[in-house]
Amino acid sequence: MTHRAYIGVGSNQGDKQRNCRRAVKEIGKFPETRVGEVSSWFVTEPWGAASTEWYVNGIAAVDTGLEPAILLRHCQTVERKMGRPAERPRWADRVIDLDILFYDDRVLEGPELIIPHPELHRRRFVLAPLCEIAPELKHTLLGTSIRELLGQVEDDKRVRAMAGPGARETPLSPTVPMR
Ligand code: A4P
Ligand code: MG
Repeated sequence: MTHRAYIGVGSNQGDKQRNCRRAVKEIGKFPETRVGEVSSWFVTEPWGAASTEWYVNGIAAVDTGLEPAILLRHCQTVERKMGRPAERPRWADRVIDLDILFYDDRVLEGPELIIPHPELHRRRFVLAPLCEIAPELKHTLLGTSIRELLGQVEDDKRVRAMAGPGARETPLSPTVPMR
């Protein structure tokens, strides 16, 4: 049985875009897993007060036979392999960060894994790339599409696609008509 997951990819240390690309390549090597659409890479202003170092962020859609906890473990192995220490302060600068945003319409609230990712609907750096590859995807708990969430989000942090059709700074006010 194949499941559709969306994985948020982010880096704010070293060659950030290269780190993100490498992580997607590593995800493609997970057992029973195929990488589908990948968003543009976005340059994004740091969200939260922890750092002033800008990020590169993007999203990969994956089709996988792995259960969520196993998928997470594989993601964490990639984080470690790419040089992210196992112990570090929350929101510390990172070579790579992989977050499972959605997994089918599964809702999980365990100590290790919360799906949908609890902050995603508040983060322009997640919604902008996700809207490129899955605009009509409905947030499992909110029932609102990604396109609508992006139109409504109050996050004023700047995000800019690095290449492709979305390669412009997204205005701070909603650009997408609300339905
Ligand atoms: N965990 C729970 N649910 C999940 C999930 N859905 N996916 C647990 C992945 N992990 C999940 O995460 C800490 C623990 O969360 C893990 O052990 C896992 O069991 P982490 O990635 O190890 O630590 P973290 O990233 O420092 O903390 P956290 O809370 O995950 O932070 P976020 O949400 O990742 O935010 N600004 C910009 N522009 N771009 C960014 O990418 N990222 C952050 C970090 C802050 N500001 C940012 C960005
Ligand atoms: Mg994380």
